Amino acid sequence: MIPDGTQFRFGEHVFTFGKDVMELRDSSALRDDPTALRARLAEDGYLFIRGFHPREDAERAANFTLAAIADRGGLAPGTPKAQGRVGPDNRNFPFFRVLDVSHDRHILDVVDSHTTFDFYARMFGKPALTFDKRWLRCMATGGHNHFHYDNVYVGRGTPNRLTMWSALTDTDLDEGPLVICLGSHRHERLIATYGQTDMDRDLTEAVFSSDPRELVEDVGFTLGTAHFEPGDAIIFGMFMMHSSAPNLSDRYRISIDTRYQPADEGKDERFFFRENGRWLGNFHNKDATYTPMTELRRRWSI
Ligand SMILES: O=C(O)CCC(=O)C(=O)O
Ligand SMILES: [Fe+2]
Repeated sequence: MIPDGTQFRFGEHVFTFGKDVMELRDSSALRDDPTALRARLAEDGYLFIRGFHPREDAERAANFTLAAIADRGGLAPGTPKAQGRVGPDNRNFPFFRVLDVSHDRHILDVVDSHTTFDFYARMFGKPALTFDKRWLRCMATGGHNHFHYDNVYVGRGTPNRLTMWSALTDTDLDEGPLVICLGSHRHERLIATYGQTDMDRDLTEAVFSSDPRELVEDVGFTLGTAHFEPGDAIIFGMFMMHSSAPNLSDRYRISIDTRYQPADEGKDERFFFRENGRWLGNFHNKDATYTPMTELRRRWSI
């Protein structure tokens, strides 16, 4: 348990547990009770499941990924690979399209495991599938993402889609944890405006905000995060505002985010292999200019 009063540094901002940031509620005790899980997901907008993946599997995947970073010269010279120390170039490694890394057995044994698919089949009440694209992210010092709803990036086809963010390395509060905006799955105005955009159809910027302070003070959200251990996972729907906090450490933060949906419902074809062995992905409109979020937010008065 993170005691009230603990400080949480998000880049240059500081939040305080018990005031404007809360520790995520652990639903691991419910993991074999789909009815209870569905109720909790509807209520909280997320499921945080400690030890969702066996810790050894997550650690094996992290060590495999660190070896791939080492092969590319990314680790600090003279340091043990297992420590994952960031090298002098401070490079982030998004291995999404590097299939001999992101689709290696060490990775798929975690996110495509029988227990993972059984879990989603029970959640959906029918067989589940996952996208061919897996977002295997290695964040160097300072690396992070920005606040968004996943619907804006991966929202085509069925509305019954869940994101799972899985920690592969131990990720303490200052090491780039995932951060969600509690209650954002119920923010009708955000869902009806920003949430309905499709960045590749509408040619709109997809990041809602990079400023956590604005989301707390102006929009009124409380942040939710945790100290993630290898194998811990957080699961949420397409309308949950989230970001990662900057990794303030000198160790790579390695995570993977994957999407699951009922196998017989509409897919988002941008994220499945085509005949050329690649997926289309986001940002595929060549030379497009994207309407800035500041302009969109002016139109939406939000
Ligand atoms: O890992 C991150 O930094 C961002 C993850 C994310 O946006 C997601 O899991 O959907
Ligand atoms: Fe996301």
